[in-house]
Amino acid sequence: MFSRILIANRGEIALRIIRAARELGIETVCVYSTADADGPWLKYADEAICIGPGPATESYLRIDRIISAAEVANVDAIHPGYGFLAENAHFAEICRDCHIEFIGPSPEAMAMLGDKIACKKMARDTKVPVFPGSESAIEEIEDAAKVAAEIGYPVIVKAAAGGGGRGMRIVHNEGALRSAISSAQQEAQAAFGNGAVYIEKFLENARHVEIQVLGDRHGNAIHLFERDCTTQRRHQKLIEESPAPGIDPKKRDVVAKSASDMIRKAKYSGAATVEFLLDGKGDFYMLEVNTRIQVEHPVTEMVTGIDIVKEMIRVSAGEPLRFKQRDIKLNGHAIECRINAEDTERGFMPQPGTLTTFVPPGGPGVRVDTHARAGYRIPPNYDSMIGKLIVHGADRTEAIRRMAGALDEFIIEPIKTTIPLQRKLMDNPNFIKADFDIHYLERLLKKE
Ligand code: MV4
Repeated sequence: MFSRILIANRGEIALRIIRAARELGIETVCVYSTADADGPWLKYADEAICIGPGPATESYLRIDRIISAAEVANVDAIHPGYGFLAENAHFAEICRDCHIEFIGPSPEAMAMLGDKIACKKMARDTKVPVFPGSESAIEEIEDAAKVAAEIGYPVIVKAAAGGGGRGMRIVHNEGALRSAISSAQQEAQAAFGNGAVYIEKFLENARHVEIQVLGDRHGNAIHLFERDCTTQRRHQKLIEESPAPGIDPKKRDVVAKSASDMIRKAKYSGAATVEFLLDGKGDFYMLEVNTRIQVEHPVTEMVTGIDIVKEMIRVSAGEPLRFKQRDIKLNGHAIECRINAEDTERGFMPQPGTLTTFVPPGGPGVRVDTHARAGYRIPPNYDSMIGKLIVHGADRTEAIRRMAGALDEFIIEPIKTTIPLQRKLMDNPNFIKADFDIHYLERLLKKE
C-alpha cells in the first residue's frame, strides 16, 4: 500500500480523499493556490504545498508544479479528484513517466474512453446499448446525410473529444446538416485540438441515468448499480439519487452488467461512470464514460456500503477488488443535494464571500460532505459548490422527507445558496412522482 499520496484538488473532494487515506493509514499532501491559503481542508493534511496564484490555469492545472510538489514531498501516488486534471490523459502519462502512481485508469484506457467514437465502438462490442448513428468520424457530408436519412431526424452532431454538453448541434433536416457538421468540426478543433465529429439519433425528454463501475488491475470489474441525475440545469446537476426511481430492475441489471463488461474489456482500473439516457419506454442508450470519481459518488456509497474512494486507492496500489458482483447489495434509497453558493433567482449567479453562520444538519441517515465552516471565505476563482448534503432512507419517500428536514435545518449566512430551491423540489409533485426529464428543472424555473 502507499505510504503517502498527493491530492491534486481542493475543497470538499480534497477533504473526502484525506478521510479515505487516513483510514488506510496513508499520509496526505495537499497542493493549494494562494486563493485557498486558508482552506479548512489543508489543516487535516499532513503537508500542504502552495503551487501558485488563484487562477486554476496557474495552479491546479499546472502539471509541472504539481509534479514538482509530488517530487519534493516524496509521494507514491497522486489522487486527482474531479475536474481540473482528473481526465487529462497527458497528466496520467507524466505521472507514469515520473514513477508516481496516478489514482485512476491508465493513460491508454482514459484516452480511449475519452474519445467518444472509440468509446461507442467499445460499447457496441460489449453489448452496451448506444444510439444508432455514424460508427466512425464523419469524413464526407454525403455519408453523414445517408446515415441521418437511415436513422431519421432529428439527429445530434457531437464532438469525439467533447463532453458535458460542449460542441453539440441538434439538426432537424438534411438542409441544416452540412453547416452543423462543419461548424461543429471547427469548434471541436479549436476547443479540443480534435475536429472529429459524429452523428446519432437525438432523443428528447430523456432521463439521465448512470452506472457506477469499479475495475482493478487483475481483470476484475463490477458495477455498483445506478444513479439518477435528471434534476439539472445547463448540465449542472442539482440533485442525484440512487437507485433510479421507477426503472425496470431486469433491464437495469442487463445494462449495468454490460457496463462492467465494457470497462473490463477496456482493461480499466479505478472508478468510472457509464452515462446513459433513458427513454419513455425504459430503454437505455449510452452517452459517454467519465473516468474519474464523480461529485455524486456518495449516493452510491450510501446504498451499497462501499467506500468508493478507498477502493480506488486500493486498486491503484495493485490490490484486487475486495468484492464480487454477488456481494453488492442495494440497501434503501439515497439522495444528494449539491449545495452551491448561487442566487437561484438571479440566474444562479455565484455568491463568493465570507460565511458568518454555517450550521449543517444532523440526525440518522444524514451525511454532509463539505469543507465549509463559519468564518470560511468562499473564493471567487472556482466552482460555487460549497458542499453536498446526502441522506439515506429505507425507501425513496423516507429519503425525500429526510432531505426536506435536513435542508430546513441547514443554516448558511449571509450568502444565497441553492438550498431554498432544493427544499421546494422536495415538495414538487413531479419530483415526488419521479415524473421528470432533463429539461423539467429549466421549465420549472422559467414558469416562476
Ligand atoms: C444527447 C441528448 C439527446 N440525444 N444525445 C448532453 C451532455 C452530453 N453528455 C450529452 N448530452 C446529451 N446528449 C442524444 N443522442 C441530450 C443530451 C442532453 C443532456 C444529457 C444529459 C443530461 C442533461 C442534458 C441536457 C441537454 C441535453
